Amino acid sequence: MINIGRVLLFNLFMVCIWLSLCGAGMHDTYMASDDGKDFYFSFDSKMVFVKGGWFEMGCGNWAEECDDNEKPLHWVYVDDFYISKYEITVAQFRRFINDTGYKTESEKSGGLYMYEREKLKCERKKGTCWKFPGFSQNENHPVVGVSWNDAKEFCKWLSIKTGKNYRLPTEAEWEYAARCCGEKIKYPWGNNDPSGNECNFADRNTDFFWSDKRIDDGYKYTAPVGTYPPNKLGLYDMAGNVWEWCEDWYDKDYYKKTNNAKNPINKKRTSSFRIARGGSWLSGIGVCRSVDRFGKSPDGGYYYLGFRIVRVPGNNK
Ligand SMILES: [Ca+2]
Ligand SMILES: [Ca+2]
Ligand SMILES: [Ca+2]
Repeated sequence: MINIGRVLLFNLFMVCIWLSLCGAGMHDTYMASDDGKDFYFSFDSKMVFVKGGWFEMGCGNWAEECDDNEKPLHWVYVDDFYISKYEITVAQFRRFINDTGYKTESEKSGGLYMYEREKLKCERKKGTCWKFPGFSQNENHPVVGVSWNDAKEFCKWLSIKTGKNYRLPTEAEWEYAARCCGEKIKYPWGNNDPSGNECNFADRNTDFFWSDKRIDDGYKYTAPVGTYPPNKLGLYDMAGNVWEWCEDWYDKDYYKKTNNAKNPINKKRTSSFRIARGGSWLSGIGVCRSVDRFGKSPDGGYYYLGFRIVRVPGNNK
C-alpha cells in the first residue's frame, strides 16, 4: 500500500528542487524585514517631510543665465512626500548588497565612466565599481557608480524590507525640495555664488579646465554627506557632492511640451537618458544650480553620480 504521506513529502521535495533550480529572479529573493523597527528607523529617521504645493518650476530671471532646457517657467503642483536628508551613503548601499548579493551593472560589465583628461571625455574604466570608484571613500560618503537601474533595485529592496513605498524623486519633487518649496533662489542656500563653505564642486582641489581655482571647498572627490550646511528644509548636498538620479526620462523640451501640472513625471522615452540633478564634485558651479537639468544613461555607472530616495506618506504596501 502506498504511503500517501511519503508521496506528498516527495512531491513537496521535488517542487522545492524545481523552484531552486529555476531560480525565482533576483526580485523575488528580496525578503521582507527580519530585523524590524531598527532597520526601518535607520533609513526613515534620515527622511525629511516636505509639504507639497504649487511652485514655478524652471529657470527665471532670479537665476540669471538660463539654459534652453530649463525654460519656460511653468506652474507645477507636487503632493506631500518624504525625501532623504542625505545622499544614500556607501554604508546604506552596502547593506542592500550584503542582504541581496545584488551585482551592480558596472560590476557585470565594463566598470564606471570616468573623465579622461587627455581625451576630454568620460570613458569606462575596467575594474571600477561602487566599491572601488578610483578614489577613497569611507562609509559615510555618498555612494557613486550606481546606475539608475541599480538605484531602482535598491528602492524595491527597501520597500519590501520596510513595507513602505520608496522610489527615486521625480524631477519636479527634486527641484521643489532643492529650492525649498519653490523659492526663487539659484542654489539651495540662496543666490550668492559659493565661497567654499556651501557645497562640494570642482574647486581648486580638482584639476579640470573648468575648476574654480579661487575657491577651496576642502574636497577633491566626494565629501562625507552632510559636510556643508543644509537648505531650509534640512536637506544636505542638494548642490554638488554627487549628482542624483530622478525617476523621469530626460527630454530637453519636456517643459515646452508638458501640460501636466499635477505631479508631473516624464514617462515617455524620447532620449536614452534618465534625469540627474544637482551637480557633483566634478562639476563647475553653473550646473550645481538647482534648476539645471542633466541626463545620463540608466544602465551606466558614473563616478560622480549617486542618488537619494523619496517615500510617499501613507502609501503602505
Ligand atoms: Ca571640491
Ligand atoms: Ca548632491
Ligand atoms: Ca545645463
